[in-house]
Amino acid sequence: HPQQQRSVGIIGAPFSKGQPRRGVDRGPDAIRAAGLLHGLHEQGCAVKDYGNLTFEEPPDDEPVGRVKHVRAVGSANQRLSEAVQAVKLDGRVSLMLGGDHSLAIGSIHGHAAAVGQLAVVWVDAHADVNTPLTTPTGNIHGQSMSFLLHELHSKIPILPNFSWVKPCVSAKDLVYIGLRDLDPAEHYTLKLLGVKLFSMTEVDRLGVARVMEETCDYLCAKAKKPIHLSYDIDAIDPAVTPATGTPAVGGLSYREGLYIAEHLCQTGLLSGVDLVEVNPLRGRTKDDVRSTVSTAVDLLLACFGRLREGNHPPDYVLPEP
Ligand code: EXY
Ligand code: MN
Ligand code: MN
Ligand code: MN
Repeated sequence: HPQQQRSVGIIGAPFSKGQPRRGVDRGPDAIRAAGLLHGLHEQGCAVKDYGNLTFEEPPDDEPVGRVKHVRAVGSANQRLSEAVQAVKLDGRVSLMLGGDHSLAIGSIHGHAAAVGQLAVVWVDAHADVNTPLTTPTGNIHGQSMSFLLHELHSKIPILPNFSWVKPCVSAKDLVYIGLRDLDPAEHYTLKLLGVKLFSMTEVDRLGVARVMEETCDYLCAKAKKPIHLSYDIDAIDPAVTPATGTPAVGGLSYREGLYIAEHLCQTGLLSGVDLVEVNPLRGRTKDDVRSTVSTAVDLLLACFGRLREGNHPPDYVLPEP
């Protein structure tokens, strides 16, 4: 579907309490200011911006065990889940601009609540699959997938403001791309559940084109489920996208990152997208921030139809002299 009209619903989620660094809540506005909406319009997308969500600050949000800001993260994600459901009921591809990666909990939950079973492609340096009992840091952005996987349900303790979260993703419907910084418990979990993953080692061995072919063959083997792409900007090498909270050396190149987005777009199955962890207060220079934010915009334009070979409107006709 190379030139199909794509309908996009943008939700800004300026939320940072899934991790300790300030600034990641400025991601949505920075990405808009870099021209996301203009770019989407120009390539023929029908765009509706639902604006930024606002979040409550629950009082006495003390750690539960090791886990920090549990109540704030729980209620923010409940709100986000409802917003994503509304976008999907409007018939649009949902695009959630983070904010930190704990927001994938609400984004994926809401997407699945609206459309049913999903295939999830998680592009990240990290697996974000610590449970509240294995987390070495207490940061929920490193735990998001553990709340969503059916197979981990029995490992998740009861937490305040999390009772609405129901697991909605099967291990066989999840693919990771770009991994290079996992905790031992996360690595154990992925092997135990047999989760399909393409770490940077596989990207090096196979090349990104084969990684994407195998990703889509694997996810579409039985049925063509709607795809949820959760794109953490730290998947890209910090030489390109340094303005992020947990940079990890040895990441995807700009071109590999774009190829992933282009390929998923061409499946025609992209139904929900997250772009998270852009932090305009990180990075050493203005150019660090510019490069990070403009890469985020380029990845998103590719998700919604932009091709490096060029594009043209479906009704284009050459002018006659
Ligand atoms: N695995 C570490 C943790 O659980 O705290 C680091 C997680 C970083 C998560 C980043 C956003 O993807
Ligand atoms: Mn223009
Ligand atoms: Mn992440
Ligand atoms: Mn990450």
